[in-house]
Amino acid sequence: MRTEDPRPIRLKDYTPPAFKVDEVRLEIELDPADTRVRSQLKMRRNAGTGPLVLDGEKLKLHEVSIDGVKLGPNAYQADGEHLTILDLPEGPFTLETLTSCAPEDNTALTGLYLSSGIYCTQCEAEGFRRIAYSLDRPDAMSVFTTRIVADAKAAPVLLSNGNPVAQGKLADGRHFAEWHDPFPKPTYLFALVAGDLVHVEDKFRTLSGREVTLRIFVERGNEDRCGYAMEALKRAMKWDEEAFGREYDLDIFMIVAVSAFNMGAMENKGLNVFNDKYILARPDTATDADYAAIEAIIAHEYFHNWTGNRITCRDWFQLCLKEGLTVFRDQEFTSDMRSRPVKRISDVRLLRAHQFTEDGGPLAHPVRPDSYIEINNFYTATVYEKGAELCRMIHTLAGPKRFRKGMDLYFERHDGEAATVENFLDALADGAKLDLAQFKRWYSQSGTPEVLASGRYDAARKTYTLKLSQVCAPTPGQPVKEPYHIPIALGLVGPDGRDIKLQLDGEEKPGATTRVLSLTEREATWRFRNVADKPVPSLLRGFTAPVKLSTNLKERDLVFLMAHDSDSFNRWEAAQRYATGLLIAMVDAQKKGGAPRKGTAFAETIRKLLVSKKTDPDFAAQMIVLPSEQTLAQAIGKDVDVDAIHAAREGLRASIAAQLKDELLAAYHALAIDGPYSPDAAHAGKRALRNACLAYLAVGPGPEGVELAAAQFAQADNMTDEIAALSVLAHIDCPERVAALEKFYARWKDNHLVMDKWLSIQAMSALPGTLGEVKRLTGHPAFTMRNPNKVRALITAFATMNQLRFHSADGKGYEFVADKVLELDALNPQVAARLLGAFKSWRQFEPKRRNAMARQLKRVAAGERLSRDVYEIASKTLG
Ligand code: B3K
Ligand code: ZN
Repeated sequence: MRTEDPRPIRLKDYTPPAFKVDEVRLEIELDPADTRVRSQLKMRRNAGTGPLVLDGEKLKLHEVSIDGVKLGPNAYQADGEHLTILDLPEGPFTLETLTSCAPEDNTALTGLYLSSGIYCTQCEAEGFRRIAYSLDRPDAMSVFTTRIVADAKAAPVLLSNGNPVAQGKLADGRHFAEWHDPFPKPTYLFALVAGDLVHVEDKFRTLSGREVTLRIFVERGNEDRCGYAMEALKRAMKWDEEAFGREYDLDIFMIVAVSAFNMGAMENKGLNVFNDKYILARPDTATDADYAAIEAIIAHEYFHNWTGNRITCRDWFQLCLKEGLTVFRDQEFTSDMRSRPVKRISDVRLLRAHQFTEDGGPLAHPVRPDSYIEINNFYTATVYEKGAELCRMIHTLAGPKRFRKGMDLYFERHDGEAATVENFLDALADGAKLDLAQFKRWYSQSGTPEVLASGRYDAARKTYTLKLSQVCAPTPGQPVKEPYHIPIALGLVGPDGRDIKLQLDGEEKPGATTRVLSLTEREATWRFRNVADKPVPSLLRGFTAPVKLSTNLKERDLVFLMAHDSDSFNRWEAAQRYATGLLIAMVDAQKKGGAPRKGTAFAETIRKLLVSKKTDPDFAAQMIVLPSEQTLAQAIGKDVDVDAIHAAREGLRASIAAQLKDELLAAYHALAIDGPYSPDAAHAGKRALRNACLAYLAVGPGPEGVELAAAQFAQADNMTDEIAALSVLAHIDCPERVAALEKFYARWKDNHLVMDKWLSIQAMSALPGTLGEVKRLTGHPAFTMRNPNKVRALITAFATMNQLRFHSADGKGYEFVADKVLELDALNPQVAARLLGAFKSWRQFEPKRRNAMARQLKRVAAGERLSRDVYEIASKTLG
């Protein structure tokens, strides 16, 4: 138990900073145990009359002076969190502090730390205060000059934000470099990297003809794995010019890859720091999914240069202003680079798996939260993914051209500022000529709205009447919701499988085949005229709003849409709905002892996709994979029995595999790619479909599936196929499994990123001994609690991707993960709190598991010296 409950920070308490810091000058002398930081802040009063309170944590304070005059010990107060100075000059002044910190002891990986001998920083959200006393808040923007001093052998490369302005040798084998960043920025965008790094270099010529140097820094030996990241960066730079008119603004853009990092990457001005998992790629070590993630994250961080850095956030409540918008931008980029429907499908999968679960549970919060205890807990699926959906809805309502006008106005009005969600919505409303007054509720109301649709065809009048209504269930602190403004794209599909041209009551002639309706009331009705035959409605095409849709569509309508919908997203959606309905019926039947269903209609859809020459393989791969066990649990919603779900899903997979054995085999062979590996979407799509076939074949009758997987594992010339085969084998108790896991280890034990895959595959295995294996692996040399990637690869993978074994009825999975949360909290609270998120949907499980989860949550909440991070998640999850 914590000795005192931390107090929440609230949006309504926001006040502007009392002081402005125009310039920051840092002199940082690096040393693992005692890094000295001399910080000069050129400041002046901004508002109010109170004392100067600077943020600082885990700092040793040596000296404080104002305008060059050292302050005596009574002139300031320093506690563990702040430095307070009472007497200050009237006009502008320079405050200088000398402090030290110890990067080698920094296991939390926030502030300045060492990652495999490389100094690096992570300042968002509040890490800068562990480097120097500062106004560590996003609305305090300053021009930074940074001088780094270090041992020239240990750290030949010294980097910070902006442009390099000086460098040279010093006595005792030391050297220095000085960087100047002309763009005012908040402390959270500060970065420093130093170490024995090598780089690859390229150039990019901007729209206006400026040449920018691009550099990617990596540990020695990894130079051959940066090419894809560099190409992706250039594509992103070009795309942002074309799609949003945004150009890069410094002479140099740098990326550094480090192996110990709390998240994916960080958009520090001119010096992005990346988890090396999202930079390093070579066909034999990285999968297609890795390549796609690299492209997306490189783009995301680069796009932040405008949405996040040039226009930053006034306070952390506005986080979605940069994150939701930047996710929307990176999603659009990927859609333009790859398959748009497949991107939409995978984004919606992610949204439902993470955000809908969050929104339906004890941690639900608005896209713009009202309060937080630890801001690092609010880098959530709601802020990011739902935040992106809100931008997408504005885009849908405005259409691309008007949306662009709105964005142009936003950049024009707020460049160089720390802005708010209101600023964004006003600019979009003015620029795109939209009324967003009601739409704004999406930012303040939590929970996933449910839309109920019912349609009626009148054969005599040739009309189709569609009634839509909306409700949103209560969420923590929000018992009642006002209606949302929900854009719903729809089409009506005629009996011949073609879209009908839509003509609403009051319209003179029929128009487009897909229309966007705005549902703004609790209930509304639309009537379409001149509908010759009874149509099947295709609703929420492209998933135009983050809602749960219920319809009165019958199984046969879903089968029809699965085959005919011109909207690819909705074809996939119909297939998923159909399969979900089938699987839930199977779960129920199991309980009642009824006969399992064979899923003939679904198998028939798969058959057609497999033999069709027309369907994009990547899309077909999405279509043929059954909804995940987590998705089914969510659809069932209460008293979830994970064993029954697993049995039903495996039963259906086996049945489909038996019905389609020949087609699956034929497709498997036909989809083989001749020639060298390429990570492009076309090749990746073929591999995705081929490996989806392999996964079916492995659960089908006869030994061929396992033999094929073992052969593919032995012969693969790329990591995608190698890992796909290994994952298939990992679920099957057979000698091939043991041999493959051993061989994989022997082949890749020196590659830490590939070892993460080896850990994950074992953690996700459906075999009954998995928890024992995971426990054993925590003692393996390939694992350490000090590296977040390892924790995520083994423990988070077990807790979030292995529903069957994490939720085993004896509660041992919960106990193990709770132990690890407590152990980790002492080292790295951010990663510990994230891991605890695995318990967030505890209320949806059957009583035995629910109680076992609650017991572990209480045990964590009662932990001694709990961090704010874990305390907040534990206490809110328990509710
Ligand atoms: N802005 C960072 C995330 C920082 C997380 C701090 N706990 C990466 C990103 O979203 O681009
Ligand atoms: Zn971001």
